[in-house]
Amino acid sequence: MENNEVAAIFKQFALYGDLQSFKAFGGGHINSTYLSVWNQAGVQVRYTHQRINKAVFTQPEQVVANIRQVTEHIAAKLGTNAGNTPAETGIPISRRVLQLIPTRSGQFFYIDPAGEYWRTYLFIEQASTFEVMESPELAHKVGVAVGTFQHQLADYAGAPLYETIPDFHNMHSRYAQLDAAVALDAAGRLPSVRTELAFLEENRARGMILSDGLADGSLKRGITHNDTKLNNILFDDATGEAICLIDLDTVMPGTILFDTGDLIRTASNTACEDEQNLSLVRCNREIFAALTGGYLRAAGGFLTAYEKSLIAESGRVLTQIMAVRFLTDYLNGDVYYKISRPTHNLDRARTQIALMQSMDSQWEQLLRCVEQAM
Ligand code: ADP
Ligand code: GN1
Ligand code: MG
Repeated sequence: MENNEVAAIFKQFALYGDLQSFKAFGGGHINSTYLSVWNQAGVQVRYTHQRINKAVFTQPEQVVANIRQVTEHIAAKLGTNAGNTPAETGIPISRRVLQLIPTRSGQFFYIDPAGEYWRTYLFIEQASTFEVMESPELAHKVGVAVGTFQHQLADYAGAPLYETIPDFHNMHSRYAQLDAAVALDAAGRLPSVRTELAFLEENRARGMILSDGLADGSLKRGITHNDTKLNNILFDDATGEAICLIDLDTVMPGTILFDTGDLIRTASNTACEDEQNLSLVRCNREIFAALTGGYLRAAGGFLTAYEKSLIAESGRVLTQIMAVRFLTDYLNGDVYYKISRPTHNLDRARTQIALMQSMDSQWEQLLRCVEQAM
């Protein structure tokens, strides 16, 4: 896309002043993110723009509608100070929840001449994300952040959210997709993944627990973020506190254990999601304890006893679902996730399996960590 075409898109939003510059930003696997700089009568202001991936989100207007519902609910709640901890009350609301900017015609997305959907947020200044977990202190903070997000949404009573990607965290569907990829072997890669497939096969039945719980009603349906990766949590550069959960594309109905689990998957491991040296991939128990401790501090009050009993299991299940999804994409010839090397998806699948094996080697201790945190 030419620069002037991109600039013309940004100018559709109700942003004032002179557009000075913009650049591509962020390293997610799905959407394309840009950061723009504007001069507003002498003050520099920045915005985040994202092109929604239409292959993944086939109804982008529903994605934006979900985000509006959720961000407005949280902002209203923060405005009344309900559920705020004393430390949080001094932080402006616009730093603690994403704020969508409308277009000049009042919509919250813009469709460009090529039919692509765009949205714009206030850029939260002087805040950063972490790619890998660094310390138990950081783990405690991210646990609190995800528990707080769940708490903020626990009383949501607005319009039902759209299921923008049907069966997103349904393990039955994810295994069905893996089975189909194996049967097709579109990229001729099947012979190289026999070990990984055998492991996932052994764990198939165990991995169904959250999906089955939602289906039989033993787990309640709430609102879930569905992508509570460590790098979707913004930290204030000045105070080091976790201030805002970003990347709200996948907010949908689901069990909150999807978020607890994805948090454990991404934040209990001190190696990267695509680490090639598998000896570095492990569930660090000290970090796991700090993470679940922080999480339960914020969420302990509203989780059911059954949900609490599945905290560690949710981490294992979400790691498994990502192993299944990455391996499926590898077999399909890398059609879903952005990759930067031919074995990228295979490497990602292998780190997930290594993380599950690390959890298994210390399973009783992990369960004890959760009990102690309670
Ligand atoms: P992706 O789906 O590609 O992961 P994200 O929404 O997570 O996209 O955005 C990518 C990166 O851009 C984030 O990790 C964060 O560093 C930055 N970012 C996104 N939105 C904002 C925002 N409103 N304020 C500050 N930084 C942001
Ligand atoms: C994708 O967009 P990003 O990189 O935050 C994916 C998540 C996975 C994650 C794995 C819509 O998230 O489900 O957990 O990669 N998002 C979608 O890193 O599929
Ligand atoms: Mg992200």
